[in-house]
Parts: sequence; structure tokens; C-alpha cells
Amino acid sequence: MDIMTTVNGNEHVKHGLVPMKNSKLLQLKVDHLYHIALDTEQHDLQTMFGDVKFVCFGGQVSRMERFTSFVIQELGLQPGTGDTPTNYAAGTDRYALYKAGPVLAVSHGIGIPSLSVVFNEILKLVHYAKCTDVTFFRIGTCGGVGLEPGTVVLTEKAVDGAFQPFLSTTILGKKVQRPAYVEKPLLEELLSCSENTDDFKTVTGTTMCTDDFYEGQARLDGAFCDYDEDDKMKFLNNVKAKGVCNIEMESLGFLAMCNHAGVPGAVACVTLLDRLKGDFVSTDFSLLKSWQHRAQKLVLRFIKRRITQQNRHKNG
Ligand code: R2B
Ligand code: URA
Repeated sequence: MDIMTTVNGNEHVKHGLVPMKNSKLLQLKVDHLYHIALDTEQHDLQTMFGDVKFVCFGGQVSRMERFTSFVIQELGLQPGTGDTPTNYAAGTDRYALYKAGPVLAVSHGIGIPSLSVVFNEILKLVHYAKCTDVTFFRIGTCGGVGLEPGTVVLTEKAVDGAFQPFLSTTILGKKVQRPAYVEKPLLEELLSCSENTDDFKTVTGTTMCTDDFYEGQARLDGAFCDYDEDDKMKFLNNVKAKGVCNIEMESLGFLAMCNHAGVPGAVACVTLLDRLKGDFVSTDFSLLKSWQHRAQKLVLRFIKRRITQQNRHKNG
């Protein structure tokens, strides 16, 4: 297939196509999306993925597979071949990639470096596939700050572990800062999908995104800990006072990359515990699974509403 016709042109934006910021890709004969085992020569990406409108990222492979089954069921789609959704990245076990109609579900692993690699390749994939009007989501888990466990948090903006509201990354030996926020209309549309759900609570707020699960999130139960309970609580109370609702490990990179790419993106995470009350995540896995389903439910409600609107628009 043609690698692409134009790069980042106004034509792309006008037609709702995903712009590509890197004009050097035009010089490639073949682009290998190495970590998802797809390329522009052997795979007809437009035929395979051209109808994708929603890309949902989440940490674990099994969670994204279950999410895809849920989407198939809720949208009344055919499951494809076999009982489980097809993994389009089966040529590698770095990440998994599932598709259910207009929804692509991608696993990203833990932390911004792992997310960043698959995000780059998925962004190129939706560009090569000529997808239009695409929205990205991260559907994840987190620690809550003063919230009842099981609450869904929609991120307004992400900050790093030192409260900086941008991703700080190193390129060619220099620090580059990229802001990480959610566009207000998208946040409001997503929040409105939580109306009339009395089975769980949804809030919006600032998300703290750290480089580590243990010391990075002020836990006392990691292999290393050079502070005490008082230091930890002073920090977490300050986190709360600064308006942070939850702590996880990818939102900052995810939103900074969405913002930089010009793709609308939002983050919905369920709290697995209240960090003001402890460090341990419960080992009641069926309870955790049912909570994880809450953020998926909310995003799927958004997707269904959008599909209804698009169909209404199409049918005049
Ligand atoms: C939430 O959970 C994971 C760590 O357990 C990490 O990926 C995150 O952001
Ligand atoms: N994920 C995190 O990053 N932190 C938590 O406390 C729970 C899930």
C-alpha cells in the first residue's frame, strides 16, 4: 500500500483523518510496526482497520480481551472466528491488539515507556488505515486519594510525581515538556455518560502519574523505603490538598501524546483502594474485576452514544 498521501496537511484535518507529524515517514518504502507485528507491505491496514473510530488502551492483555468480548456483546457484533477475540498482534507477545467493529482495544503494559512504544505504532496504524474522527481512551486502574474504592475517576489534567502539569521527556539530550490535559467538551461528554448510574460513583479531577508503583507512589511496602509513615501521610495529604484525585502510571504520557498528535483523548480509571487508608491492593480478584468493568462500562456507553449520533447523521 501507499505509505501515505499527505503528511499533517489541512486536508487531513478537514476530512477527520489522523494527521501525521513526522514527514520523514514519507521516505520509507515500508513501515514496520515492529512491536505489534504489522507492516505497511504485508498487511492491508486500511481494509483491516479503516473503520476504527475508538482506540481503547489498557494495561493488561486479559483485560483488553475481556473488554473486546464486552464490546462485541453490547454492539451486537459477530465474534469473528472462535470463542475469543482475534489478537492482531499475535506475531509478538509484547502487546495485544483486538478489534470489535469500530473499537480497537490495545494493551500497553505498565508505565509511560511501555505505553509510548505502542502508542507511536497505533498512531501510525490509524493514520495508514485512513481512519477518520478517531478518539483515544485509556481505561485503567489507579489508587484513589480520599475516594471510596471502586470510584471511577475521569482525568481533567495529569501531573507528574512532582506536581508538574506536563510530560518531561528527553529528546536529543534535551528536556522537552509536553502538556497533558483533556479537552473540556470531551470530558463533559464522557462525564454525562455516568448519569443515571447508581451502581458506582464517577468524579473528575487531577491525576498524578508516577514513574513507579512503590516509592514513586509513597508506599511503605516496596523493597526500598527511606521515609516513614509520617512523611508518607504528609505527602499524600498534600497530594489531596492540591486537588489530585488518583495516582497511576500512564495518564501523563497518554494525554501528552494525544495532545501532541492532535487526537482527542481521555482517561477513565477505577480506584482499587484509598491511598489515605493504606498501600495494599485487595487480593479479592473477582471484586477487582467487577470494579475494572466500571470504567469499561462508562467508555462503552460513550461509544454507543457516539455510534447512535453518527448513524443519525448518516441517515440524515
Ligand atoms: C495502574 O496499575 C498499574 C500498576 O499496578 C499501572 O499500569 C497503572 O497505571
Ligand atoms: N495502580 C497504581 O498505579 N497505583 C495504585 O495504587 C493502584 C493501581
